[in-house]
Amino acid sequence: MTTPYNPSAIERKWQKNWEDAHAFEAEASHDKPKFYGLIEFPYPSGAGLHVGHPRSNTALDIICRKRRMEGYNVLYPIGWDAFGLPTENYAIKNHVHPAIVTKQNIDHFREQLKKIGFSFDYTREVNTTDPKYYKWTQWIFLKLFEKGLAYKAEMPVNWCTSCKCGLANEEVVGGVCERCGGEVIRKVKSQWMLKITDYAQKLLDGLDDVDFIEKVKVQQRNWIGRSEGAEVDFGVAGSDRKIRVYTTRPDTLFGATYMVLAPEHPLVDEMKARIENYEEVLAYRAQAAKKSDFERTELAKDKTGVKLEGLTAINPVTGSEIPVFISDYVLVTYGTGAIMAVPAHDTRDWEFARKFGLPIVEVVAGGNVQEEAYTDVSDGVLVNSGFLDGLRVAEAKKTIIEWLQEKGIGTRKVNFKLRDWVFSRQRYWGEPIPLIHCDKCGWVPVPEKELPVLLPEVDNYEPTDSGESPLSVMTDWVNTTCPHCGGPAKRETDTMPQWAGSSWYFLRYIDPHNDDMLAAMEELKYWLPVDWYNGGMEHTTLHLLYSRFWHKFLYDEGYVPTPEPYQKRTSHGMILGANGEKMSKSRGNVINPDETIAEIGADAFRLYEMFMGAFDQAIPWSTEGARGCRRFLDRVWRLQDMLNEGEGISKKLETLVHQTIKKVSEDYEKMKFNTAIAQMMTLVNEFYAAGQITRGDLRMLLLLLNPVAPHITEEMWAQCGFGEPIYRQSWPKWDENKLQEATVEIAVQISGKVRGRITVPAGMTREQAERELPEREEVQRLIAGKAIKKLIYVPGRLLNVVVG
Ligand code: ANZ
Ligand code: ZN
Repeated sequence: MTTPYNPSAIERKWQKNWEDAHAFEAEASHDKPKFYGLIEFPYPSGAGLHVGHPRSNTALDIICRKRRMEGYNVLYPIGWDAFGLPTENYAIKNHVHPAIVTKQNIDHFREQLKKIGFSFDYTREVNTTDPKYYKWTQWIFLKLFEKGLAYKAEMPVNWCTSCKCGLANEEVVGGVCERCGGEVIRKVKSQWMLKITDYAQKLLDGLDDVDFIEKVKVQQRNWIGRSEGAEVDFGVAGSDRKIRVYTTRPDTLFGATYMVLAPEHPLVDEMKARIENYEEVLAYRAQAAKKSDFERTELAKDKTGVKLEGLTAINPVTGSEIPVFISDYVLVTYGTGAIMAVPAHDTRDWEFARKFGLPIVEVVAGGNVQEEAYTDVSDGVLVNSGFLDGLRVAEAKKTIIEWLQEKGIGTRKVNFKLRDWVFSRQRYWGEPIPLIHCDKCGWVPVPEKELPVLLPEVDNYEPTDSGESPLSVMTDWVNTTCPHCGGPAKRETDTMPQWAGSSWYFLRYIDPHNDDMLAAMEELKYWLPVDWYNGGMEHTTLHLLYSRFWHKFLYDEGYVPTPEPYQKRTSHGMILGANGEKMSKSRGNVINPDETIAEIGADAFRLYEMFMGAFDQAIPWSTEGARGCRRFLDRVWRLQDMLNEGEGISKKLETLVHQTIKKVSEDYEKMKFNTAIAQMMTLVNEFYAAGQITRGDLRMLLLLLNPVAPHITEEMWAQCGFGEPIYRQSWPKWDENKLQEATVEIAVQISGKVRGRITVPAGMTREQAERELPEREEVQRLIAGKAIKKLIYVPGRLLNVVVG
């Protein structure tokens, strides 16, 4: 009898062994084909690893371990996305420097990850808060600045009242701060912006060439939000002023019965003298300023607005005078900030028109526009529309755009929902923006040789109430000289958002210790693109889009060799608490991985994370399920007691073994880890049913199971004396010819008379036949409900059922 399975001793032993042997470090040579597997690098929070991290990490660990066995040079790196608010807030509260907190958290995370046995290359760790790293984050920013893709603007920003910090649109979820859940209001601030909008079309087109799961592509496309339409000028009655609108439905121009401007639209101030109810207009504008875009567009079921008294516009096709309103459902930041309202065919306009008693004129036939807006564009035919009458919507669009262009009052126009990226944060714990402001020279970049601009030591990290960065009160640091003219100048005190460091970390892994450039081209050419990137759906419109943008920019500038950073992107489902709710401290349903590992071992923990359910689905944690995985490994361990001397695969198990090689190999690639594991469980059951197995049978199981449960399999491998460790073995291949069991046709007799024939496996034993054959439908039919008195099975020949 072997000794009982003792995971903690085995796991410690193999983790040390791997480390000493540098088992998982990427090879410097470029001779082999490469595989670059990537997981989102963790934010080293004080809470330590949660059970969600290992789900993504184990999945790609399985793929990377398999790739090494397939002969690839594998890069599977890890690092730390360590700037950001939670650490800073903790540092403020506990009066420690965020750098110290960060280091402690990273050390804790690393130790936790090592205990789970991930095959990361720890020699390539990156840390976004390391000056050697953020030097290059600052360098990329300066390149963007040089190209005019970073600019400063007075922007109404999303302001989190609790973080006291501006947020990107992407960071406002459901109207509240994505991080802290705090109230988000709008505030006008001078901010550094990145012109991601210049890359909107490229970011969209690039999606055609990559292998991202469909829902990720859909979300990116929606976020970029390309729309095609026209800009049209409406005249203001009694003035030369025009109001330009953006519309996706120029075909409905004859149905435009009023106009709506965003409350912030400049025309309101220009026409101040003519607006009779200016006070009322200002009051409404002040109200709207307090709301986020989300509240204005998504939440506002009830339309509000104010008519600009004394002002009318002229519909350019009908020539009729129409009223002009301001309303917060029109955003100043989209299109031209003004719309032509077509209540008959736009739901928002319809609701507004109903509320304000405005005319609803049908111009596309097919619905009942007094009941609701008719928004169908595929079948409708134009009516009440002069020269457009009788045309279908698509033709009408073409015709009217040509007409507008001829008359010089409109043009075709493509718009994107994507907004420029608000890139400044008024916090301490981030990369300083490497710019200096000189009254004479304007914004001047810090010279490249002076990078990195280090974060200065401050006594107080608290955000200031004025909304300025804590760096702004450090006069010694702020006051400097202009690199251009040598005169007195001031440093930018805003820092970069957390998304900066994570926008290019996958590049740094490729050449992490390079002091001369962000990574050498030769290395980038070999390793890029990332072959497989797995991460959370929550990063689809943030990190994934931002990093693709930076990468495309670096590609255009010649610093990276591929137009896209990631060839393949997959996403894992969240692990929920046992009660099916999101895991959170406040709900008290958080599972601590350390405790689970102490109880069942890292291999069982990994196995459970992969077995608990379909990889892309959200699954509640089950402690019983986790223990079940441990029991499976106990059974695997005890297979050592069932070994006979045979080195080949048992004849009897041959088909199942080959089926298992195929299924496990293919399911791993499809991230169907749960069904791969179920297949191995079946195999182990059959091993037990067989009573004994060959060394060859066990050998095969260990190879297949190794990527999921690397420690136990290496240990058993070593104890069996199978030679070089598994991580240096080749991935097994299945034999197509051995996937099907050989079968024979046999006669079925009922009480001695031949009544039919059935097909059975050639090697079927008496016991198997007696157990399985009476259940067969064909046999049941022949028995016709009679009681079976006796079964006689002659292997390969016949089955005789004696009935009473
Ligand atoms: C007239 C019209 C008639 C419209 C109709 C739609 C349907 P997407 O697809 O999102 O680009 N719009 C334009 N600018 C806007 C702004 N700043 N705030 C709010 N709404 C705005 O949609 C563009 C459509 O949204 C435009 O086409 C405009 O309404 C509205 F039957 O113009 B439409
Ligand atoms: Zn100067």
